[in-house]
Amino acid sequence: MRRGGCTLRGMATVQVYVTDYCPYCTRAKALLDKRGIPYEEIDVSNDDAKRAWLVKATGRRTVPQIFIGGEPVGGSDELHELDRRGDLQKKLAAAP
Ligand SMILES: N[C@@H](CCC(=O)N[C@@H](CS)C(=O)NCC(=O)O)C(=O)O
Repeated sequence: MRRGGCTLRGMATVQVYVTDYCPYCTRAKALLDKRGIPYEEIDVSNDDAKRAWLVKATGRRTVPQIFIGGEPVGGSDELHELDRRGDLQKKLAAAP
């Protein structure tokens, strides 16, 4: 069960891992804002351990990395592609 885009455990449905000065991060967040999708932003600019975890969890070295319901869905391009296909809302609805 979700309230205001958050699960009852308090974890946001969408997490966006970002760094400073990251145009793709800005682009991804702009899309989420445009769609009115709440998200938790996690800045890994100065956190090597979290950055290493992110690479391991996603298999990718770029930011942003976006998780929906705890599942990595890729970066800004993938998020836009999900939206273009109409699958973004479906993923959100299906997210635990
Ligand atoms: N196709 C990726 C591109 C992401 C990207 O190039 N991000 C830059 C920062 S804006 C980055 O992580 N650069 C570091 C690198 O390529 O190692 C996306 O849409 O998220």
